[in-house]
Amino acid sequence: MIAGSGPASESLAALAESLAEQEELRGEGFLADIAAQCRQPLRVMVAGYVSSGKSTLVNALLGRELAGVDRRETTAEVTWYRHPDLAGQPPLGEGNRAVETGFPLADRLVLIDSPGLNTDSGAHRSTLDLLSACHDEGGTAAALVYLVVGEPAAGDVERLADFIALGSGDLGNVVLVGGKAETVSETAIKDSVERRATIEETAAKTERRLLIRKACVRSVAVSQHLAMVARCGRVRQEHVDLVRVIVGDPELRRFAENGWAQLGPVWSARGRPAGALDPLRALIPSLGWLVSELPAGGELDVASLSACCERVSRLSRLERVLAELADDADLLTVTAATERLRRWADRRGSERATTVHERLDKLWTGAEFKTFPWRRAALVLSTSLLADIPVADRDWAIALLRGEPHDPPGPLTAVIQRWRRRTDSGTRGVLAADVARTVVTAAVRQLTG
Ligand SMILES: Nc1nc2c(ncn2[C@@H]2O[C@H](COP(=O)(O)OP(=O)(O)OP(=O)(O)O)[C@@H](O)[C@H]2O)c(=O)[nH]1
Ligand SMILES: [Mg+2]
Repeated sequence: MIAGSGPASESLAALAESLAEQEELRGEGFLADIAAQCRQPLRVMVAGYVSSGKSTLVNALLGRELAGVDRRETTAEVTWYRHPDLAGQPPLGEGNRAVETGFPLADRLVLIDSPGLNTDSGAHRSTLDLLSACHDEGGTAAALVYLVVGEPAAGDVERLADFIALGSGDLGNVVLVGGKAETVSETAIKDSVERRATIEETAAKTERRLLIRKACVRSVAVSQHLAMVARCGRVRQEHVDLVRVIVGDPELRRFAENGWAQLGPVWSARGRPAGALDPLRALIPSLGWLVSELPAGGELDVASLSACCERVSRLSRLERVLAELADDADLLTVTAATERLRRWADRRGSERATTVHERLDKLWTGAEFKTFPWRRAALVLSTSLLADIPVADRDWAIALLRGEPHDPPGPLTAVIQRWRRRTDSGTRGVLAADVARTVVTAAVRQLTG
């Protein structure tokens, strides 16, 4: 059986069940879902605009092509991919469906694909319900993977703000994914080092823009299509043969590094039929990035071409971030589910709301909630909020807040002094100052034993 989110979530599940025993609330599907959420792995929703590549990313994470992908608008229902042991859970609301399947992170995450936020079909309402917990049947995600291609739009920031409000402020549980990364400036950037730096920079720039708008996120640039190619076994011998021809001819290779448009004429000038490239073009929409990353020399085969797609895709970096969030599943799940329960109670009149709020307030004073302020600060420290802090100071603070032994980067009193200088909210904002204060408190406690 799959493990639940943790002891605090278990307490909340028990509270939801005890509420459901009251005469007037018996059989409430909403309360059953709160309890189920608390006993499931972390619910992670993938959201973004139509065709931003959400389902492709989901397939890559699943390692199977279960989600429909198309150039045209495709996903019409919020789709929950979850471990087969979670079959038989309370029914999901309208506009939602569940697919039970094993995947590498299935024992740590429930992965939720969603209709694009800017669709005209109305299907995005189910996505919005999940993002803002504003509907009894909507469910709630406890972490969000938000896909953008290029710069985020003004609407993106608002959606993120809705979701962040669910955690009563920043929790560090939003991952901004700069998707279709291999398409970034393909023809403009020739050198692979420069290409890589530019993609990182694009994602970081997006992250900083969001931070200015008060959304504190962490960002990862990913080529989800190449990840899907690698993980779903799409590479065939015919692709390998074509790549071999290209990289074996210095001139073809040079033009291929600048993308399909430049390769085509040189290919034809060699007397080769243009259509011969079609299978490879279908497999790898942006050729340049991949070719420039192929190892020079060495035998190329299906396994090594797939491995190259996997490396270039950077999906493993996103998975590392998701696994880190899953380490904090207890905090993230119980925070999202508590806020959802509060909103639900508010919709049921002031008398019920008062009782539910009181019970929740009492629950949150329990021993199983004690480490949360520190874990929360550690999560926020993993985002861009305090990006100017030297990495050694930050890594040490994160380990300290998580209760993991880690040598301080220098004498402890000097490190504390550096953090103390950051507790002034004037320069970097209230949240950054709060986090710095939490670090100082934890460090002083360590110093004084
Ligand atoms: N070049 C490139 N194209 C991609 C990538 N990921 C997805 N695509 C293409 O983008 C189009 C849309 O992909 P989907 O995964 O269906 O996008 P979606 O966000 O799920 O779309 P909806 O479900 O309609 O909202 C398809 O043609 C994909 O092949 C990528 O990493 N690189
Ligand atoms: Mg889709």
